[in-house]
Amino acid sequence: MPDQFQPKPEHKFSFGLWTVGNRGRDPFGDFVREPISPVQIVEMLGEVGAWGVNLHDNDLVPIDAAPAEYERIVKDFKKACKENGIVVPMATVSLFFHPIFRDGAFTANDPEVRGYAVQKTMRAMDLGAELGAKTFVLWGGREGVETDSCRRPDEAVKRLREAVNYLCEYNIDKGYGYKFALEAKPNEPRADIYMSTTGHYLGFIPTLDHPEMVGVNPEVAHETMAGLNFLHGVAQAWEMGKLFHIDLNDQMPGRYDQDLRFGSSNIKACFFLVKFLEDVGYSGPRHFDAHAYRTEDYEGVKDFARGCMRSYLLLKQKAKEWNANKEIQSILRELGKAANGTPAVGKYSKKGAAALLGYEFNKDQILKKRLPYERLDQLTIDVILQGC
Ligand code: DIG
Ligand code: MN
Ligand code: MN
Repeated sequence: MPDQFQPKPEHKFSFGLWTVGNRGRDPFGDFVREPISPVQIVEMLGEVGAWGVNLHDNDLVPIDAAPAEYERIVKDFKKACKENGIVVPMATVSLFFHPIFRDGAFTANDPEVRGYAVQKTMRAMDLGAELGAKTFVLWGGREGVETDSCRRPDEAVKRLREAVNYLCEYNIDKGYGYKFALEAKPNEPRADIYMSTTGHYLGFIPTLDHPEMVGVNPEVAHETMAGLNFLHGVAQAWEMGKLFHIDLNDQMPGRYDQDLRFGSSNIKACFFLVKFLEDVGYSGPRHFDAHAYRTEDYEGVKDFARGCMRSYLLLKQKAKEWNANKEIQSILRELGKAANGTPAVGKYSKKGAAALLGYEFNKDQILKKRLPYERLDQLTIDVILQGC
């Protein structure tokens, strides 16, 4: 009898073709799994209970496919999605695999490469729109340097802005209704990648011609590689109304981009992330941008995909238990208390400022207030580990 942690469409769990289709090649070893077609991937995602499938243009259509082949592939893919009850919530473009992008795409020094990158992205937007995608992710994996002798970094910012502004206009012109989600990463495959964290993109977006059309797609592994608290970046993006998509996976600090199964490395971090997304009512896709261990066959890949979704649902239940825990809630209530008559900061006013300046804070009394975070964190561990 299946338990309560079975994925359902309302959970909005999605996987890229490149995730469960990953064949296990790494810089030091060849493929370990045979190739499987996009149709087979959709069938697998239907079998494990996923809601959506995402794609780079060339995950589905080979880069120089003839129009007839393009039409056939897209027709077969649409049919498979329909038959397996899988939707296409997000599309993106590969601006990193083909050697032409060896010096970047939108930020490349060669204007022909920059032009080709925008052309390729417009065509990928056409494909995604045909499949029903409403989010378009841009991950600038090659937008970076091994040596800063190759271009001034502010020139790279200008070129990136030119490309994103152009693509926003194309979106308007075609009436696609896309929201663009910019995905940061600090390094790999370039030694240093521009816009290295979600925070960099949050600072970049307001400089665009259509900032309302552009948000972010934070990824767990990428911010963790940068040594950051992933939740804090997600929370800032959410608070700014810019959390347009999210790439869930897991990562051990100080390593290359591991794209591990969600929840398989830092349970507490994943717990607080799931709790945040559920507490604030994030309604977007939960996209697992991850892949199975190189040791796995395709039955193992299905275990990987099921594990991503199951861990999310287990942590979602734990978040409910945390929110219902009486001792936790009592501690939180105490933390917010102030002495009667303490002037609030709030919005500045002359009257408010006079009250604040004239108020005598009793530092000795304030220092007596307890901050029982050891107990609070242990209660969190109790909730996470209880019943396991
Ligand atoms: C890498 O984390 C990137 C690519 O996999 C893709 O372009 C994007 C969308 O999830 N993430
Ligand atoms: Mn990654
Ligand atoms: Mn990603």
